[in-house]
Amino acid sequence: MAHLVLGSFLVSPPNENIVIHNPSRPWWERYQPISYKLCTRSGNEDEFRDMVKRCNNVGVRIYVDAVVNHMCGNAMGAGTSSTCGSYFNTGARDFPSVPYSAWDFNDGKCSTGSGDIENYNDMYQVRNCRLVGLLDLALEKDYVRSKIAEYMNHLIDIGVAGFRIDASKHMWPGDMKAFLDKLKNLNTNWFPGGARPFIYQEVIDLGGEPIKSNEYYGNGRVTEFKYGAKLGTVLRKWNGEKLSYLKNWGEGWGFMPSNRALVFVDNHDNQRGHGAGGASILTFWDARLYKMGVGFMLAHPYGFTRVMSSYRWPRNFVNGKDVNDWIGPPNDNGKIKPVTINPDSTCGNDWVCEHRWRQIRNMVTFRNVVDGQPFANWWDNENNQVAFGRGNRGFIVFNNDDWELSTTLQTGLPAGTYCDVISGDKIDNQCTGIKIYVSGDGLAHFKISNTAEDPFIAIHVDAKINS
Ligand code: AAO
Repeated sequence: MAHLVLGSFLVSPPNENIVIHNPSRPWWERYQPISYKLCTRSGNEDEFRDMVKRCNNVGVRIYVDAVVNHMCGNAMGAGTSSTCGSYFNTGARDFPSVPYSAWDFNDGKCSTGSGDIENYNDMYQVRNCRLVGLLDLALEKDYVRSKIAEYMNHLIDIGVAGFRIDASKHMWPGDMKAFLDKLKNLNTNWFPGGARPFIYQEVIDLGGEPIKSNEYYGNGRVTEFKYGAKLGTVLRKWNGEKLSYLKNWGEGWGFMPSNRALVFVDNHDNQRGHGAGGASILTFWDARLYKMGVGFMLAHPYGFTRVMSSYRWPRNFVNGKDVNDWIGPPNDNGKIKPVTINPDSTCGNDWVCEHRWRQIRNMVTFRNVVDGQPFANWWDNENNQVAFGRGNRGFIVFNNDDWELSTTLQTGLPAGTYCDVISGDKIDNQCTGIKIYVSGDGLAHFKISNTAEDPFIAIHVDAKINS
């Protein structure tokens, strides 16, 4: 596993969704299911199978974004404007391609006037009413649970390794357990016998609402939304925050236990103002700080990490809000453009491919190399210069102050010459970027200009030069 650059990736919802023309094909139409057929703008079932097979054969796992809390918006009407042409009728609550009918929705259980969630401080509304008008499935029904499990088991048969479960906050944890208990073990073509799907639940708990992340621990991991919101605040130096305060990052900051947490700097919602996290969230648009944030996350032992990979869209801020927050992936008349790879290994066609940026790609390797090693050798200047290591396998130094960092630090690493994997790579036993010399006592001198392209340095034992 340590040789893999990426261990796995999460794909957009692969099941049939509504087609929206106004606005034109927004990214978020994929969160409005019409059926559980594998048929979207990303491809059909044969193409999905082919992708999963080819990835599994080279050790790359695929997780699926499972949208099972709801179907499409309640006011979408009737017709066949869906990615596979399946008929639906929202007025009649009719989705014959599943099939779901009026019995299978929560309308009778919701007590708000609109039928939608109006108050997040009422946990019954949050679970029984419609999230932004989306038709809310009645998950206490065994029939509904079985349909969801059938969809997910179909994906498991194809070879997926697990699921992000969308809008988990809007489902009762016990109802989720009921369909999760129906899931099969992973496909033994690629996974050991008895292996269970990896599950992580999208629950936005920033504190201050009655629904808490810990209600979901029994079902799998849970998204820790405080992580990206706080890390962005610290790197932006808002509210008097400093990097030195990250010394007790993790549970010490009021986050959930590390072995429950799924962490990320940004996601597909909050990189464009949807969901939660607010203005502090760092994204590829703030590339310099973003690379530091992702670098910090990947070096730090807290949580199960997820890296975002995006596309560019024409942002247009009107009164502080991006009115283009709906724009879908790069496309030609609706057909998604391929992810082309440039000679320098970045992506073309407006795909950002953060996961291919040298600094991020190399920090994924760093994380694999230091896996299981303890947090060690913390140093800070009581301001925005900090450093820490992971046992005797890796060490990272950040300068987010407005002045140069120049200091000798205990790295915990064996003596030798190391390539900084942020400014370059180790290629043919040579460094294309900065070199760091660790002496026999583990000490090394670091110098980072505050105006450096990337004001951080990371070294690890696989980036050591053999002499
Ligand atoms: C679209 C249209 C809607 C239309 C609807 C139906 O935009 O106008 O009514 O269709 O026709 C995505 C898009 C939606 C889109 C939807 C369906 O984001 O715009 O609606 O597809 O096409 C809540 C949920 C969370 C959800 C998030 C967006 O809890 O589950 O909203 N995320 C997932 C997906 C997301 C997807 C869906 C769910 C639906 O990742 O892509 O929606 O499948 C509070 C609550 C949060 C709540 C937010 C946002 O957060 O705590 O639970 O998230 O509000 O409403 C501070 C607070 C923080 C608060 C935040 C925002 O930060 O501390 O707690 O402010 O107020």
